[in-house]
Amino acid sequence: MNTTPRLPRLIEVRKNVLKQNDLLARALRERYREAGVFVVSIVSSPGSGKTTLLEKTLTQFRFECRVAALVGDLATDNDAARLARTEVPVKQITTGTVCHLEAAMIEHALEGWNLAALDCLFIENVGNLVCPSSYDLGEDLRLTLMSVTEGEDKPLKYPTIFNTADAAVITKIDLAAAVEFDSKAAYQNIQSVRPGMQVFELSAKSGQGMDEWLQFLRRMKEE
Ligand SMILES: Nc1nc2c(ncn2[C@@H]2O[C@H](COP(=O)(O)OP(=O)(O)OP(=O)(O)O)[C@@H](O)[C@H]2O)c(=O)[nH]1
Ligand SMILES: [Mg+2]
Repeated sequence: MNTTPRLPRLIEVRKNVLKQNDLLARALRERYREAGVFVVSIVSSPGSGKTTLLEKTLTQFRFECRVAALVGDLATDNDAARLARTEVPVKQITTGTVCHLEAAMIEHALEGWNLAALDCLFIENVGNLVCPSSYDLGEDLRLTLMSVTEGEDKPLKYPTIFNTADAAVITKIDLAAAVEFDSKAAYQNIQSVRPGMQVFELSAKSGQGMDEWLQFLRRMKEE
């Protein structure tokens, strides 16, 4: 017997979840604006270097402004412990089985924090090139990272995550020669998915490209 297909109902539920997230993200954006806090989120596949880049960024930024960080992972508070070494306020969000951060998780994590006492908030998303793209967190600036060790084709395979970002960062550039990374092809792939997108190449380990990156953040924060 041909029963009513269930798939449309599931899609409906997902739409409602996303709509709910958008409403919360809008409220968060308004709170950030009222508090005068500049919010940056970072997304990439697992291990691309989000935490390492944040460690270096926070180490510098904490002398320039009042900065804090939220970091999402399915399990462990390893990344929060790493970021806490920079001596800025940090909170880990453990998502359990959820493969991305949602606006409600940010709202919850911010409980007890006085946003007006911050100038800049960094959010590290769960390592994933798919799910985070659908969830607005109310951030001012969203960055997608890809490391040279992942291959040049990631923008073509995961276009949505690049399309929903404001800028792309190619990380671990110190390893480019070892993995025969084709920088020109990577740029072309990013541009073909998101024409005109700003791209940074850097190594949080060697420091190469870090000045341009920090300058970009400062500029965006002032805009
Ligand atoms: N050579 C080199 N290694 C790097 C660089 N950045 C990060 N790594 C290394 O890459 C590995 C993963 O870095 P993380 O910063 O933990 O990556 P992540 O994106 O935060 O990982 P998840 O939070 O698990 O998704 C670690 O062993 C880092 O030391 C870099 O610029 N150069
Ligand atoms: Mg991390």
